[in-house]
Formats: sequence, structure tokens, C-alpha cells
Amino acid sequence: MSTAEAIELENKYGAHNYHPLPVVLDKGDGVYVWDVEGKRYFDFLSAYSAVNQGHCHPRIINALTEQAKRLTLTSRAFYNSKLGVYDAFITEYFQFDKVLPMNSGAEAVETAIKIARKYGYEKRNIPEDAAKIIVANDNFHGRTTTIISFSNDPDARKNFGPYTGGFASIPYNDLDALEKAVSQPNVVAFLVEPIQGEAGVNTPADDYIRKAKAICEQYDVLLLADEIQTGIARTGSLLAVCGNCTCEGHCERQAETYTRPDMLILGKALSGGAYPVSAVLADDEIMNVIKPGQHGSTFGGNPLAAAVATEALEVVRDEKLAQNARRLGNIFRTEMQRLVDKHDILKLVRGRGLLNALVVNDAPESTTAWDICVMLKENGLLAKPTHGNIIRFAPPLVMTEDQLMDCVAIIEKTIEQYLETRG
Ligand code: IF1
Repeated sequence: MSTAEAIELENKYGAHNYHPLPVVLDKGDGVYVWDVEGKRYFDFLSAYSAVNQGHCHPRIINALTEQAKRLTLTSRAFYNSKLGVYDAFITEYFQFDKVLPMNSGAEAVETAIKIARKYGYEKRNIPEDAAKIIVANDNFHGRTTTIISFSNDPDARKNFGPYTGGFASIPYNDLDALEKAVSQPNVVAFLVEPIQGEAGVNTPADDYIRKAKAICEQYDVLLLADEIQTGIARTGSLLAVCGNCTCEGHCERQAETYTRPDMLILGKALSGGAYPVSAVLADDEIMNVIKPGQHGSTFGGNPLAAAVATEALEVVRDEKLAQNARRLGNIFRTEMQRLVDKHDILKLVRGRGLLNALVVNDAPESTTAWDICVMLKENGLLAKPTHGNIIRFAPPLVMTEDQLMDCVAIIEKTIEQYLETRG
């Protein structure tokens, strides 16, 4: 099967809900992926931070295959031998009383929204159907109808109405706007990404989340942290809400820089990219508003997901991926800043840990970022623009410094090549 043949099949028989880079991947191992012609690339997207542990990590694949041979799915009509052990493991790992296991990130966000609303009605005397949830402009929390109802991205939302009510949007990284919004009647929660991934790795002020939490507490509003993309060591600590704590990873969550959300929403790298696994974690006072029969899903909490997610989290801890992401991220941003200083075509680099973005000095509707990504592909590195002129760079967290420097060299060479072709 050639690249052209695979692309033709997908275009002919698959819905056109994506515009992928013209490369057909066939194999992955660690930081590398290979296309159908056997060409090797550095993966600098990590499936949007779902493959933090590297492609096909042997420990995770082993956990997947061993469990898959034993029992994959029972539904929650019955107990299974893996879920309780996983529940205990993940709640200890992130220091919350309980977990509600789901599958996709959007499902976990929807779950958090439902729990927050129910908590508001049953514990905060909010009048029924009057609950309000505050969200940030330029958010990305998934693509279900309720979630796109509070998106301001026209592509995500146009012609998908009628929209779900009960949401109000405020500017990101704006504490005055947050206080004004949460002080309104019937507000139950503030749903926010600690760093906005899709918006272009929009990194707020260092104290934004900590001060947002204090404002939420002042008005009895729940803080829902969507760490589906920023969590699991991606930003140089276990969670982005850990801030710049200097712990050697996985401290008892008492670090002075840690902002503990009322609900922690995880997905993507929770499974290392081997299986759809997501989760909402919260303490009993919040989680116990959900009673039997009030929420769930066929696959949520299945034994295969439990086995895979346990191993995926152990790998993060054992291989100190948060520390590696922090160290390599600092090196990467320094190197990118050198290129920004050297070339007017590059506007700025921003990010934390190994979640970074290079902003191209051109209009968002220009094809410059895309053209550079196509040339990066030709030079053996895969990345993709987000929102026109921003290139997201997010390699697997298992990358070595040597591999990172090889990638920096590819990026530098590509920028120079692009400038030559542009004349
Ligand atoms: C696509 C974006 C990234 C997420 C956050 C929830 C979800 C996501 C912070 C939903 C998912 C994915 C979705 C994927 C591309 C990718 C993405 F470009 F769409 F926005 F990473 F930035 N919260 N993000 O980032 O999780 O239901 O997808 O498991 O839709 O193309 P999901």
C-alpha cells in the first residue's frame, strides 16, 4: 500500500473531518514513526500529547496484550478484577477520594459538567436548570454538542445548533473577568485548561490558576481543571496545576505551588496512547452526588483500560518523564528563541515543558505554517499547525537530549530552506 493509495482510500471512503499532513504512518516506536514507504520521522506531535510515554511503549503494550488475552470488557453490570485496584491506584496517584472512569476526553469533560451541575442543585441550592458554568474564550474541551456550545471557534460550532445553554465565556488569563463572572448568581463551576493547547499553547500568567482557585473558593464555585492535554507530565510536572514545583515528581501534592482543582479531568496520555482512557477525579463530597444509574458508559472502567492506564502512569513515574520534559523543554525553548532572534519569519516561542508552540510571523490565514510543516515532514520531523500560523511542537517525553538537538537541527535547516524557496 503506497502513500497515495492509502490517502485515496481515506478520501473516498472516510468522512472528510480532517485535513491531515500528506504522510501515511504505519509503525511507531518511542519518538519515531515510519510511513508506508519505510521512511522514519521524529514524531513532534505525539498524537496531540496522547503518546507522552513514546509509541508502543513495551511495558504498556505488554499490559494491553496480557489483559486482552484474559478479559477486555464486562460492562459495569458486574464488577471486574481490575477496576477496583485501578480506582485505588489512580486516586492515590493523584490524591483524590474517587475517580469516575470514562473513555474519551470529551466524555470526561461532559461527565465533569454533569457532576458540577448536579452538585450545584443538590448541595448549593441552585434552582433546577439554572446552573451556570464559566469557560474561557478560545477554549478547546472536545467536540460533543454541549462542548461546542461553549466554543467560540466558528469551525467547531457553526451549523451544529441548537446549542446547550448554561455557559458563559470570559477572556482567558483575566482574573477580574473571572471574579465578575463567578460572583453572578447560580454559577457552579469554572472549567479551564491550565494551558490552552488548541488555542496555540496559550500560556497564562504563572499565578493564574492559583489565583483563579482562590476566587472560585471565595464564591463557592468549583474549579474544573481540564488536564487532558497538559497533564501526565507533558508540561514538566505531573500536572500543569502543579505549577513550577521543584519536586522530584509525584510529591504528596502538598507542594506550595500546587493548585488542587475540585475536579481533575484526564485523558490522552492516561493510557500512553494505547487505548481510549479518560477519568474525572474528585473528593467524596462532590463525586458522591452521582448515584447508581445516573451516569456511565459501556466501556467506562473496563479491565483493559484499567490495566493499560495503571502501567502508563507507572511508566511516567519510573522514567521520571516530568523531569525530562522540564529539562528538555527549557533547552528546546532556548534553541527556538535563538531561531526567533535570527529569522524575522518567526515571531515567538512559548510553552512549558514539552508542550510548545512556534508562532510564525504571518497572517493566521496564510499557508506559511503549513508549508513549513510539509517541509519539516520532508526533512523527517512531523508537526502540524494549530490555528493557521502557530506550529505546535510536542514530542514524546521519552526523548533524549541528543534526539532533541537532532530535531532542533532539522527545524533550523527547514526554516532556512523555506526562506530560500521564498526568496
Ligand atoms: C481533534 C485539538 C488538541 C483537549 C482538551 C479535551 C479534549 C482535547 C484540552 C477532548 C482533545 C484533541 C482532539 C483532536 C485534536 C486534539 C486537539 F486540536 F482538537 F484541540 F490536542 F489541541 N480537552 N484534543 O485537547 O479529548 O475527546 O479528543 O479524547 O479533535 O482533532 P478527546
